[in-house]
Amino acid sequence: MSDRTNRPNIVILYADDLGFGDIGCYGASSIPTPNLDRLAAEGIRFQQGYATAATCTPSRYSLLTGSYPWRNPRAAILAGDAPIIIEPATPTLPGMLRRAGYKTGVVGKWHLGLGRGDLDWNRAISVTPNDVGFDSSFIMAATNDRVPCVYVQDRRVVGLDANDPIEVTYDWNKAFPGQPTGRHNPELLTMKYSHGHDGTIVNGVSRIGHMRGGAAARWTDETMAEVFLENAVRFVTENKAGPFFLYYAFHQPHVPRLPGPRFKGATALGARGDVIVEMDWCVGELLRALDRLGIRENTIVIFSSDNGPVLDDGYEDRAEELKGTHKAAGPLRGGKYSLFDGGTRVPFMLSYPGHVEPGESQAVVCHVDFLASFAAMVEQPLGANEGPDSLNVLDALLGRGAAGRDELVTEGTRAKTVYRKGDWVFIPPHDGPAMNTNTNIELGNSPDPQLYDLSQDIGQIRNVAAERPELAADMAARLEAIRKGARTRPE
Ligand code: NG6
Ligand code: CA
Repeated sequence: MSDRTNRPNIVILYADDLGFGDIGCYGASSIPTPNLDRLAAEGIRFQQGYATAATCTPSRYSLLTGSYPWRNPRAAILAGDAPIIIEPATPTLPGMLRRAGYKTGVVGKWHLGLGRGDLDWNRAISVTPNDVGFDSSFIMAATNDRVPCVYVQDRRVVGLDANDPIEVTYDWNKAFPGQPTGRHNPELLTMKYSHGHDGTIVNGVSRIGHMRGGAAARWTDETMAEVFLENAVRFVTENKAGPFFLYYAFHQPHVPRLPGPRFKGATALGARGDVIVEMDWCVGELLRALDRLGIRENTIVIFSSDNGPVLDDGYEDRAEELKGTHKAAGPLRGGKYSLFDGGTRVPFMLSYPGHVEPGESQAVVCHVDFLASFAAMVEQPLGANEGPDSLNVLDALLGRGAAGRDELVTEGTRAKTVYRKGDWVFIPPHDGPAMNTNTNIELGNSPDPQLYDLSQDIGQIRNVAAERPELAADMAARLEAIRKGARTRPE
């Protein structure tokens, strides 16, 4: 292999609903995460690293396309049978890296849709991650609380018996007669739901949506961590000659939280703490595989989360009751679904042993920037339509003293946006409740404009919009201009 210094392997480890305060290296004292803490000690820990959105689909859409999610009206939490929202012609992070000679793979949670409205789980799936830049994929289609509860490898459901075909619907009127549901057969549940989640029962847990068939292919939640880990380790092993890009998207700590038996009781926080420990173990195993293969020093490993934390996201797993003094969002206000920083500011670390000085960084960086930053690293020019909001912040990502972004747009839910400039955050008036009573999360909706100075007020307690009307108006205007414009990446 020729000189590889500009083309290290890249691994993105991506948690699901992990908050800014959920792991040891970000201040958690009641959830042991030694592997992530080691990753932090060997690399850069960003204090101001962001997802573009406070929910999964939009956030992942940005990570892979370098585009703000609200540019695509379909980039909202998807059903498990939704069509893909990344058009095969769209330039993507894995597609760009493939052009540069990388082998690319995704393992874990997908949640960006499959097929083109022609989805038949019993045949080769027409459009999958393999059509948007990945050479291989081993995924769950959507979330662990949505049907179908099966793995998909490349184009096929894994372990499907042709005599027991899978049918899926998200319409209660078309629910399959005779298939037990949480709503009608609560006596069959091993974990009760608290809101939503009253569809088909799989593995004792009722899900969102309905499925029939595919008995042999159904996953067991308790072994999901191992199944994904095995596939991630296989990918790096098979591609150890490099360069490779692995997007390893964990299902933890998203609901339903069902750790493997070894991790049950690992914390005093109940299932939510335990699955975070389990995820940390997966991180450790993957790092050990890289060490074993002798490629750790030639691999950039990034760890982050798709959105902020939620304790009760629809199942009675006692996360709220057992949380003790644990603060999942750390000092931040709000959480998953929220317009406040707790929705989008997440753990964000990068390690590249021997190349990157360990430390802490205050640079503002965002997942949307991976495309332009890594394109710069591997010297791939970006076309005019590529990654419209992706900025080259490579120096900041590698800790080379550089500032990151000066401005950033984030979204709560449903394309409701927030504008950050320097240390200031402006939240325009948004319709909707201030609080979601099911999840017990402050959403940040208010009829009044909100302006916060994060340098003084990380918890977004003091709204100074009325004291600084000019600044608020300028920020409102800039946000509006960005929402109307086609791109924010400079030519
Ligand atoms: C919500 C679900 C929630 C979770 C979320 C998606 C209900 C009541 N709530 O609609 O449990 O699945 O969607 O989470 O059904 S995400 O991390 O993939 O965005
Ligand atoms: Ca999520």
